[in-house]
Amino acid sequence: MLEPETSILKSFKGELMYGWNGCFLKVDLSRRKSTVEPFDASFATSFLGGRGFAAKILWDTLPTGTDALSPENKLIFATGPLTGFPLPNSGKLVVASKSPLTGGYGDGNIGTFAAVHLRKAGYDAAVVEGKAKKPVFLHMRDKTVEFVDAADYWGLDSFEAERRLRKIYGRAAGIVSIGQGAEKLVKFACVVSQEGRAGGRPGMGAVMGSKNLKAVVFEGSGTLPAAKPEELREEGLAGYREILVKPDYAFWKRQGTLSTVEWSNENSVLPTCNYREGIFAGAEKIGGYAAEKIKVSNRGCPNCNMTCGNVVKDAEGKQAELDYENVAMLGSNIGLGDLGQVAALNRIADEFSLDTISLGSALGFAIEASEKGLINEKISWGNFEEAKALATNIAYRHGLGDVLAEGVCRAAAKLGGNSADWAMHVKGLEISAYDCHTAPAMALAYGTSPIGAHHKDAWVIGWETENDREGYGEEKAAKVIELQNARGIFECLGVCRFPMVNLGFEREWYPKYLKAATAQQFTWETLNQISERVSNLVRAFWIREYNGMWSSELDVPPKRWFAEPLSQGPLKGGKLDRAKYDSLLQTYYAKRGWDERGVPKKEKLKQLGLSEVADQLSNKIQLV
Ligand code: PTT
Ligand code: SF4
Repeated sequence: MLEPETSILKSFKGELMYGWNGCFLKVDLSRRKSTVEPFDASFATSFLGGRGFAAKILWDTLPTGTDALSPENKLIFATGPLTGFPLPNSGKLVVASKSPLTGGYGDGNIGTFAAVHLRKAGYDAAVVEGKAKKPVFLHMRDKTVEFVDAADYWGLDSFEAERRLRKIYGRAAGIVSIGQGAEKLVKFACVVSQEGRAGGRPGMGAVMGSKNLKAVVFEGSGTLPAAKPEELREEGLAGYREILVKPDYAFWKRQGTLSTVEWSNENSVLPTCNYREGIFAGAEKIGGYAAEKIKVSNRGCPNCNMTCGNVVKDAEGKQAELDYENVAMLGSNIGLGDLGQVAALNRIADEFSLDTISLGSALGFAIEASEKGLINEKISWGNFEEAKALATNIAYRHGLGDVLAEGVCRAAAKLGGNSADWAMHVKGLEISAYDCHTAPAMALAYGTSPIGAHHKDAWVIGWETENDREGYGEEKAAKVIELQNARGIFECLGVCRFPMVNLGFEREWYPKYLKAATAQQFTWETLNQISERVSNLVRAFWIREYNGMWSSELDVPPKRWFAEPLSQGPLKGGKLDRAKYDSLLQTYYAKRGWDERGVPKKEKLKQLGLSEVADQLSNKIQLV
């Protein structure tokens, strides 16, 4: 046992621990009560934090079959053992819940001062349940929780709500809020912070809206419990210095994620016109260099020295923050080649708290439906005013907007025709901004992502473009698993993955940070195992919630990529092969220790320390 160098000794359930605060804040909005719930050391070391904590809480405490928009659902704000410490990019917060969009596990990762304040207030997570009778916001200040009437805030967009709250609580407070889209329960509404950070793609904002919770203000003034605070500070500083000398640092600060627009276009994976194509004639006009011309400043998350939010002046003269996914989905995917207009749509999405990826997909879907005569509304590719009007109708659930507010999967079921073939989603979550006509591994990553079609767990496309691009070899399944496990670690640690994945910040830093923070010796391999445990638990949650309806078909991307080849670009004619995809999926399952339905085998769950999960799951589905 290490000798603590601090007087802050954290003891939870009788065990001496550092790094974690050792408790959750539980808030019941129906009864206007809050309680503190301690957890033990084995919980902390088995699930680490962030997604790990959220998945375990949902598994243990959410009754099976809970309606995601009912008071019984839980909205979880979870940090990790590194969140808030003075080390690179440690200002991240996982926002999780059962998803109203997919019916499965949902989460998102948002960079916000709320993460730091939650930890400094003495908690590792806040779990909100119930439903307020009237709109409220929560004000959490250290150990006190206030339920404040939010009648005057309901109906405001997320930027305006936060501005008004800042007038009361000051610039330093951590604030997350929702806009009108989340109030109206748009199923892909997310949670917004600091006028440009957003998270919780699978409808975490809608869950917040369903609870009549307009915002949460976090204020914490404590000191985080590090085992070796001095060592942590020094290693943290060394990490910041290391980031500054990385070869790609300067270019990253200029363009952040936006250089991916040109890269995707060059590699025929830039989603264009509802993923019909992978190249866009106007790519240059919405790419990184175009952004540099209208850029005003960089913005970003707390504790970050490589801030990547590109703040630009948009077509309506306001400031907007751009990232790759936003630009591709609200640009090329709807045929729009004017970056100022794309930025305005991005800002509007943030104000309404609508996820930009799902919004771009819903708009693309609607334009195609209009073109094919499935709907009466006339909406065309590349028309900013029409896109803006429809985005507004989605946020307020007016007319066609009401249909699209349910997400493209349900919208297709309503519109009929063959629209399900080009409703671009997996398990109900709209696909992120990489076209997969010619990228089988990336298609597999979407198919098997823990939250539905999101790129964040396995950005395998970079590797795939350089390795047997259109092949289906078993190394592709192995690579997807390797990335899913590695990236899953960041969802638990409470830090941003960009230093590692974009600048090559070495992964060895993280066990060092954990040692100084927690006094525990984690290796990258043990972290991988935790991540695997968490992804199996998440999988079990999906299967439990799908209650008898689970099938490997749920891990298959939409028909468009199999049936309609690319008609343009160097990879013209390219499309996925369904039989080969199925075989790759089975290889993936086998490597994961899952059966042919994609259900974890009993032995696998036991090996990961999830025997109880295996027992409970076997009441729902026969385990092999
Ligand atoms: C993330 C997804 C992404 S991923 C983007 S852009 W990207 C979109 N951003 C949106 C937005 O903005 N506004 C909006 N209304 N909707 C949006 N939807 C889309 O949401 C984000 C960065 C980015 S920018 C990425 S990749 C990295 N993601 C990380 C992650 O997932 N985990 C982690 N440990 N570190 C990460 N670092 C990077 O963070 P979701 P942010 Mg995001 C405006 O929310 O649900 O996870 O989906 O949080 O603070 O904005 O940082 O090219
Ligand atoms: Fe946030 Fe970007 Fe910094 Fe990551 S690199 S912490 S997303 S500002």
